[in-house]
Amino acid sequence: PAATFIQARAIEQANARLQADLEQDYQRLGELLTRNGIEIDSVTNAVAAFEVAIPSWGVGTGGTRFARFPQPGEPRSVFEKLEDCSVIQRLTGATPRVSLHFPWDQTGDIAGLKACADELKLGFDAVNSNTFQDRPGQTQSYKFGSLTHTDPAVREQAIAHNIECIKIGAQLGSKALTLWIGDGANFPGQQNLARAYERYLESAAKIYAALPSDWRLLIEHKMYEPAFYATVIQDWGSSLMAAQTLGPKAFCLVDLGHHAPNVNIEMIVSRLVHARRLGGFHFNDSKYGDDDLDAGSIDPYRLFLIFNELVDAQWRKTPDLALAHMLDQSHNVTDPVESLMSSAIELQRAYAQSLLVDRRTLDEYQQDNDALMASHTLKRAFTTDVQPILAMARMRRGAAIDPIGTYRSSGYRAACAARRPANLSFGGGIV
Ligand code: PSV
Ligand code: MN
Ligand code: MN
Repeated sequence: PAATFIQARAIEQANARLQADLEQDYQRLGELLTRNGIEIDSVTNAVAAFEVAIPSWGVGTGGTRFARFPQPGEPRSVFEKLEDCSVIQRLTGATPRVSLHFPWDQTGDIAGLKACADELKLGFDAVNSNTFQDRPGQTQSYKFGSLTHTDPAVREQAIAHNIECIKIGAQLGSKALTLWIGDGANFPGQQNLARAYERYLESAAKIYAALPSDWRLLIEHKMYEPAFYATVIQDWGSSLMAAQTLGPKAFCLVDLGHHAPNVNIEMIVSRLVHARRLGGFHFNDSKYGDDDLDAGSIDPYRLFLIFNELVDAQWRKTPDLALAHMLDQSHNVTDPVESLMSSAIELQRAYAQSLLVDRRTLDEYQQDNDALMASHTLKRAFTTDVQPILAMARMRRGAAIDPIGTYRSSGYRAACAARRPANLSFGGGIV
């Protein structure tokens, strides 16, 4: 079983071959940073403490509405998804929790799922509900919406599903429900925009009332798709108003792919921090829309600028900044395990670079309105090669110096192909 597939010894052996070079590179970078007044180990420790949740749906090959090209050895059940997640965690040390999605991860054996996760040393992050698809046997259809549907029977069904997700999550140790709905309209006039939002607030309040006291509701907005004219929770304004209306346990979740092209996401992050309502992220990257590409693969500077806001908020000692970091990606042309490992590392990279920003100097340049030098101060941190910090953080946690290389030489994928015959109907990853 996967629990013993990638042995600590295999990681140690792979690391042994790379360790001497890493120590040298780390020392050299340490000297460079010391000259700038930064103690390298403090950055490495912060990076080592960084965690991002793996989406259960991310370990299957994604697809588009045109086609899906499954790869060998895909997981066929939530249990097998956990196996893949544990491999990602063993090799990166950055992904100790899994974010489930129901009904994609439906199982009659929640206790068994918890035991499996315990054995694999994994925990559970936010639970994601799904009222954007109909499932076989359900009485009401979500074709014209779920929590905002005109028919109260549909709304009740969608509310009940979310409450069911909370119950399952509570058994598994989750502490948050992520609420994303596709509700909206394709035609002007199709939906009363004001009433639809009111119905959302009414339905969401019933879900909110079912949250255990130590849970959060993470409201995820998205500009469009599947609704192409108007989406009920289309932007951070709608999300923030909903969170403020619902109560102190409601927060806004920012999925990087859910905005208009060229929108300044780091500014949205800053505003939500100000409102004390930033709850977490779905990290990914995009070029045109909700592309769900690997984090940092298209615009790493934007990812850095988002982390820069988070580090700045820490630096300003913003209270109660507890964020649920998750990846939300669809892997169409890569091995999902490799993409997820590399994405988790890209987040750590952006975080490490942000920690290198000389904030006192930046503040002075901002006070003096020295635009050029302020921008150079950010760029200087962004262009520092922090690779040795990331690798050292992994090594010190018992993870792999080179996760992808170690994964490839382990033969894990080929072994999965042998024991997991193809499942062409894999659910998840195409939304
Ligand atoms: C919607 O596009 C979304 O980002 C939500 O988080 C869904 O739950 C997820 O994708 C499913 O892939
Ligand atoms: Mn998302
Ligand atoms: Mn999305």
